[in-house]
Amino acid sequence: MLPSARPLVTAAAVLCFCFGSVLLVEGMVHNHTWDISYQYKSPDCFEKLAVTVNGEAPGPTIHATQGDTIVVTVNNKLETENTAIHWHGIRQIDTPWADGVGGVTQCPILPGETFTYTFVVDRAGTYLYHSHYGMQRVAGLNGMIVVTVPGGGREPFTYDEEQTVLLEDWWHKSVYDQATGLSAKPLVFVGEPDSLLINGRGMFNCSKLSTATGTCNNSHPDCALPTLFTVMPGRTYLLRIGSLTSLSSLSFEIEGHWMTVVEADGHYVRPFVVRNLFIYSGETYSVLVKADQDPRRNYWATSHIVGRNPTTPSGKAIVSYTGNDPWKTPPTTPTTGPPWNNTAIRVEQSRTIAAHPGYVVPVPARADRTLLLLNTQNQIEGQTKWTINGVSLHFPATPYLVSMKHDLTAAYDQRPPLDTYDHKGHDISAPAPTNGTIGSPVYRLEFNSVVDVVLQNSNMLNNKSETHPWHLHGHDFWVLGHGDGKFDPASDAWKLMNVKNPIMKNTVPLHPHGWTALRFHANNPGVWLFHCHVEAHVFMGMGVVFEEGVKRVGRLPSSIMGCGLSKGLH
Ligand SMILES: *[C@@H]1O[C@H](CO)[C@@H](O)[C@H](O)[C@H]1NC(C)=O
Ligand SMILES: *[C@@H]1O[C@H](CO)[C@@H](O)[C@H](O)[C@H]1NC(C)=O
Ligand SMILES: *[C@@H]1O[C@H](CO)[C@@H](O)[C@H](O)[C@H]1NC(C)=O
Ligand SMILES: *[C@@H]1O[C@H](CO)[C@@H](O)[C@H](O)[C@H]1NC(C)=O
Ligand SMILES: *[C@@H]1O[C@H](CO)[C@@H](O)[C@H](O)[C@H]1NC(C)=O
Ligand SMILES: *[C@@H]1O[C@H](CO)[C@@H](O)[C@H](O)[C@H]1NC(C)=O
Ligand SMILES: [Cu+2]
Repeated sequence: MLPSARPLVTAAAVLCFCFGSVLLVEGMVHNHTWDISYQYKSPDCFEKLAVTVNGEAPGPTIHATQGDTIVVTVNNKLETENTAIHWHGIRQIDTPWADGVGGVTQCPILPGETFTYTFVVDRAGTYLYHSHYGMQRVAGLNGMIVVTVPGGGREPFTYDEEQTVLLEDWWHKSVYDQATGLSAKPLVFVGEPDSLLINGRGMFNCSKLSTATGTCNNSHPDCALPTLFTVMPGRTYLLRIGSLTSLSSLSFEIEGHWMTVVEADGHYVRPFVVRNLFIYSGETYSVLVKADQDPRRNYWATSHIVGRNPTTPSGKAIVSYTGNDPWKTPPTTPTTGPPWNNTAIRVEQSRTIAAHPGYVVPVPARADRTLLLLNTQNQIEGQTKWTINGVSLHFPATPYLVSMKHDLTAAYDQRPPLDTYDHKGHDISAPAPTNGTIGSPVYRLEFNSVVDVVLQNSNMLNNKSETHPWHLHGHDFWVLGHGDGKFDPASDAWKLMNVKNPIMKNTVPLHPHGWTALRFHANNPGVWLFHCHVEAHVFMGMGVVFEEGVKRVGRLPSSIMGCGLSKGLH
């Protein structure tokens, strides 16, 4: 494994002549150079190819202070595969071309090419980054971004030390195998993950494989020892927890220790105490944990699958009090976590999350437009697809940001998608009728308007309902509420919405058989993807595209162009 290159940090004010406009950059500039390449890795002892950052999967944690500028020069050394990297939770104000979504905000980075992302981290908090090209994230290009409060600033809580905890699920099947199955007629689903990883480590039991299946070695240095968190008795730790699972909803817990939730997706939470934290792909939470248990032994930190009947063993790490043999296996059997099918306790936790007093961002009293988005699975021309109000999203060859800014109307569907569906006529407890279309339409939002989105879950073609963590690029939204069953816009469900102290987030779960309502301010010029963060689902079309104020976006860098109809503009 290559050591991660230390970023070069440039201090103080820098004048940046960015694409014609002059920006005064006030914070530090963190200069990273990342080689993206395939390497053989054994994160759970089974050897397979992983997409790495400077030889590592997951990639290094980016550290910065609020107001700093991050510069990441990406060298695509994948040889036979494109890439693009998304900075998850960073709103990219004034830099919509740096959002890193292949097909939406840029042409993918070709093998051998270099692309530089430059953006400001404008709010303290815990964020993520990951590949946003096809299903490439499944192959391991994942990592965290930690933004600390600027000098003199205070957080509404105290702690002695902090640690990052990145949760993933992991398959032995390659990303190509998975994508091919999802496109097949009939569908071959990706199946349950082989392992759950904590900070890039898991432990698959190699004896379960026949030797012909591949190389698996439970003594491999990548996996032989679990991730270790060392704590000192009496100290309080801030754990910055992020989930970049491809499929799984998780429950995370530390045996015998309470966790106080204090931050979610970069916003301070009215503190609440849990024994286990439910976390969905694309979410981050910071929790305070006090090392207040018997210091003479070690404890398990575990992740468990919820929401799907798990066949995957729990992810396990060790929490060791200083002075103990750090690798000594805890004397207890790791817990199995809460029942996977108890949706009610997960909805309950979602409803508990509110903004910290003193940090409530006031919600606009009403929305200018309401989108009622039905999530269904449909059979389209023999393929199983996810559709939103009947349309399965397919990214066009020309990135939306370029085609919309430059009026390349042939590049995407001009027909506007539906703001609502037939909510009276649709039975959400039955598989959807088999119509629906594949397309690339755009919701054009009036600049500066307030938009409500109600996500409506329904049964899949197998007549079950699943959890979908929805992630909005370019914004945080207020989470107004979660409800059970079918949302009726004419009902008094609106009265039950939290408009007093809702949390702002960038990712929120849509629970089985239910609905989730959120509100956002369309005030960030650009084109933004809004999608389910389950990698297989977005690959099958589970997303929509929002445009707002695209004509206000400054001159686009030519580095995002060169594909599809943007060839001539390059
Ligand atoms: C950042 O790194 C790139 C690539 O190594 C280099 O060309 C550039 O000069 C560096 N910029 C600063 C401000 O250090
Ligand atoms: C690994 O799997 C083998 C075969 O199924 C089983 O006998 C063994 O107990 C397992 N080992 C562990 C540590 O679970
Ligand atoms: C398994 O890995 C260990 C540690 O790297 C090595 O010593 C051993 O030879 C490997 N076993 C096999 C069968 O390759
Ligand atoms: C979860 O599944 C178990 C076993 O099938 C069942 O007994 C239980 O009632 C289910 N719980 C819920 C909340 O559906
Ligand atoms: C699907 O079919 C139903 C019933 O024929 C029709 O009402 C609905 O508009 C169709 N939806 C789409 C997206 O074509
Ligand atoms: C589908 O599941 C629902 C419960 O969610 C049940 O009421 C209904 O009978 C099922 N329909 C079919 C066709 O199996
Ligand atoms: Cu989904």
